This record gives sequence, structure tokens and C-alpha cells, in this order.
Amino acid sequence: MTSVTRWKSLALLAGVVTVAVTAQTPATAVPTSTTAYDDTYYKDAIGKTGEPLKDALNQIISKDVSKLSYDEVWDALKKTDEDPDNSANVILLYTGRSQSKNSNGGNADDWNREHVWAKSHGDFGTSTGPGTDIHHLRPADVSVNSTRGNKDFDEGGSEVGEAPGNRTDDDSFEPRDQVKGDVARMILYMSVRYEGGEGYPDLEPNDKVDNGSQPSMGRLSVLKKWNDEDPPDAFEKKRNQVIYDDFQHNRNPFIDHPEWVADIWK
Ligand SMILES: [Ca+2]
Ligand SMILES: [Ca+2]
Repeated sequence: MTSVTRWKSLALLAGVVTVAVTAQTPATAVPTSTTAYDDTYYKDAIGKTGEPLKDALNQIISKDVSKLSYDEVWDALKKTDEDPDNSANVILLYTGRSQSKNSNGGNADDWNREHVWAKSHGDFGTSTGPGTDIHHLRPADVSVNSTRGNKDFDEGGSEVGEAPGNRTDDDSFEPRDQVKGDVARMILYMSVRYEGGEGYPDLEPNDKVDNGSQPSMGRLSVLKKWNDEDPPDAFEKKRNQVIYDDFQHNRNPFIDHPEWVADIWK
């Protein structure tokens, strides 16, 4: 909340009376954040809400982007997800394990390229486009990636043995607390980035599980909650910056402005 106090002085016959005039903006549920990019990258979005905000963000994050091949994703993830305490390693999304950058591959304890927006939801595969957009691609343990499969996100189920803190049941996957917000912001980025243009599907969140091959991902009400519970941390912010500076040259708006989630999906 901001408060603007102005002082007005009134000269009266008997002397000077000073009156404080306080103008207060109404309270909002989530504090409004500001970034160094608000006057430049985000200037056409600032002050908007609802569908106009989503439309403005789609234009902003789709403009002049560089698109990677699926093969280029390997080296990109070695930079975006580098362990800040060990530059030889990456951090795996669900297990949280720090592991050699060079142990990528197809064996059970290797890491591979997890599509957080499951690529079957909209059937976009791994050709250049949403299937290679590193804003939602993360290193993950091969067998845990397989356990997540193409399930929608929701709370509940039994704990994943190899990935403590993660839970799954027949139709959904719940990531560990430390990355719940990351997952939410990746899914919501995808829905704003892909609106049916460029020959790609229009990806949208909904409140269901079992979305199958529909271009939808659930559950929106849970993702909104996770966005609030797990705000962006240094690792997530740095990864956004590396993608912007070195790879795709676009940003995930919800890492910069988590409050825009509630502004779009009320
Ligand atoms: Ca987090
Ligand atoms: Ca969309």
C-alpha cells in the first residue's frame, strides 16, 4: 500500500494552520511488485488487468524471440539450471538433487529434459516451438520424469520414493513445496505465450485433471495457490534472466510480477 501525504498551508487571520491531506490507494490482496523492466520491456502491460493484460503480455513475450532446437536445449539447461554452489552440476526439478551436467541421458538416474507443460497436452512434440521453450523445460531425474508422465498438477497422492516431498496418484502430480510456485508460473507462462498463433496450439489452464491430449493443464485453482505460497526465489529469477540475456530473449512475466496471475485469472 502506498500513502501520499501532502501538506497544505492555510494562512488565516490569526496565524498559519497546517492541514495534512492523506490520499490512500485501496488495499490489494497481493503486493504489487516493480521491476527494472517496467518502463521498457513491460511498458505496454503496466496498468492493465484481465484479458487486456494477457493480450499485452502475449505480444511482449512473443516478439523477437529466439527459438531453440531440441538438441540445443541440453546445453541451455546446463546454464539456466546450474547449481549456484557447484558450476559442474545442475539442480533437478523434482528431486532437488545436484548432479553432474554431463550425466544427462536415458538411464534411470540420468537427467533429461522434463516438459513441465506435458508435451502431449496439445500434442506439440519436440519440434522447435512450445516443445523447446526452455521457460518450461527443466532437468529432471529420468525415472521421476517418467512417474510424472503427462499428469496434470494437483495436490494429493502418495509420496514419490525417489523424490521426497513430491506426491502422485492416478491422475495428478504434486511437486515439492520449493518448486510449487515455479511449476505454476511455468504453466501460466505457456498459456500466455501460446495463443494459437505461429501454427502452435492455444494452451490454456483449466481446473480439471485427466486433460489427456487436450491443450489444457490443470488445476488452475491449485496453481494460483502455489504461486502465492512459493514466491520467486533467486534461482528462479536468475534462470529467467539467463533465458532473456543468452537464449530466447523473452521473459516469464509471472516471475517478474507474480501478482499478474490474480490480475488475469481472477
Ligand atoms: Ca520456488
Ligand atoms: Ca493460450
